[in-house]
Order: sequence, then C-alpha cells, then structure tokens
Amino acid sequence: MKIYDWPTGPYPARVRIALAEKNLQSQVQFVTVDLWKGEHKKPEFLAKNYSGTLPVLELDDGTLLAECTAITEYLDALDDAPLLTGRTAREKGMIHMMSKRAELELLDAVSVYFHHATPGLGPDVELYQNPEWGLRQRDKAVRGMRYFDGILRRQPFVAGDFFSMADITVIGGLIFAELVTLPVPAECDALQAWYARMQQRPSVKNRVTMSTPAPASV
Ligand code: GTS
Repeated sequence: MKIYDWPTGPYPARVRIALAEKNLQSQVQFVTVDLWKGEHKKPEFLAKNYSGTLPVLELDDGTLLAECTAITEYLDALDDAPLLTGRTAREKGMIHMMSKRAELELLDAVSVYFHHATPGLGPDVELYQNPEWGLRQRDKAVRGMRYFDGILRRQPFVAGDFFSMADITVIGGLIFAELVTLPVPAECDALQAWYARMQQRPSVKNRVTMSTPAPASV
C-alpha cells in the first residue's frame, strides 16, 4: 500500500496514528506530496483524489481511497478486529458521530481559518480567500474546543470509554490548532489533560518520524 501525504500535516496525522495503532506501518510506503508547492492541486494528483487533499491511500490493486475516516475504516477492517471504529452497532454509531462532529466543529473549522484568514499555503496555492469566513470558523473551532472539553469532563475518551477514531480526529484538530497558534482556552482543562495523555501514546508521539518518505512520484 502507498500513502500520499505530507508528514507534518494534521489530516495525514490521523491516518499515521491509525496505522500505528493497528501496527501496519511496515506495510505502507509513504509518498510525500508537497502542499507548499501546490502539488496536491496538479492534474496528476487530482486524478488520484478529485478533492485535491491529502492523505490518499493507494492499494496494491490500484484502488484509491481518500478521506481520513474512509481510510481509517478500511485499515481498521483489514484484520476483522476493529479497534478504532467500533465493534457493536452502538459503538460504530457513536464513533462515527463524534468523529464527524470533531471534523465539523473543530478540525475542518481550523483548516478553513488557516486557508482563509492567514496566508495559508501562500498566494500560489490559495487562489480564493475570504478572511471573514475564516475568522468565523476560528471562533467556531474555539466553541468546538469547549464542547469537547465538556465531553471529556464526563468520560475518558471522545466517544466513550476507549480510544477510537473520534479521539484521533480531535487530536488532528488540536495539532492543526497548534500549527496556527490557536490555543485551547485555559478553562478547558479536561481537554488539555486528555490531550497531554494522548501525546504520550506512541502512535501520536512518533507520527512524523514513522516514515522515511520516498520522493514524490504522483
Ligand atoms: N476531508 C479530508 C479528509 O478528511 O481527508 C480533508 C483533507 C485535508 O484537508 N487535508 C489537508 C490538505 O490536503 C492536508 S494537511 O493540511 O492536514 O496537511 N490541505 C490542502 C488544501 O489545499 O486544502
């Protein structure tokens, strides 16, 4: 399998964490696509992922899977022993909901802030920016942090009592927030304590160094 990604990117981090949690690192080859040069918007890459985003998983038969949730679901199902996406119907539903909510209310909002209200990936890549929309999404992301803080006051993990894809998605949101210097509000101590715990997990701690990326060949 190949993973097209950018080693320090927050969305790629989600799949790297999932790979490590499933102990599948040795089965993938990483291919770096340079976001800062806009390689993800070139026709060669758009042929792999219509959305022009990273990461993308390419299977040995040529099948292409984009979207972190879809890739995580695929990886988690490979050994018929799901760890990250739930075993029972209730677990699956809860994890899907909380992961989607983490995208909508936190990670994607930080991403919109980055692309619209900061220089983002630079003028050659950011062809349209709407700073007001970006700032609204920044405020939405901070509300999302408060929401997840409330969740983590009542339970140890984002979707209940075990680590799951939903935790990985919130981790992605906080990685992105750090990159754009958007701090978690001081009063969100449950979210901060949970994040400190998450950063001790080897999958999270070693996510950037887990690969020796091959040169880009998309
Ligand atoms: N919904 C997608 C997913 O879940 O995979 C979003 C993926 C995404 O936005 N990836 C970022 C990207 O390609 C990668 S990174 O910023 O986290 O490194 N951004 C580039 C762009 O131009 O949007």
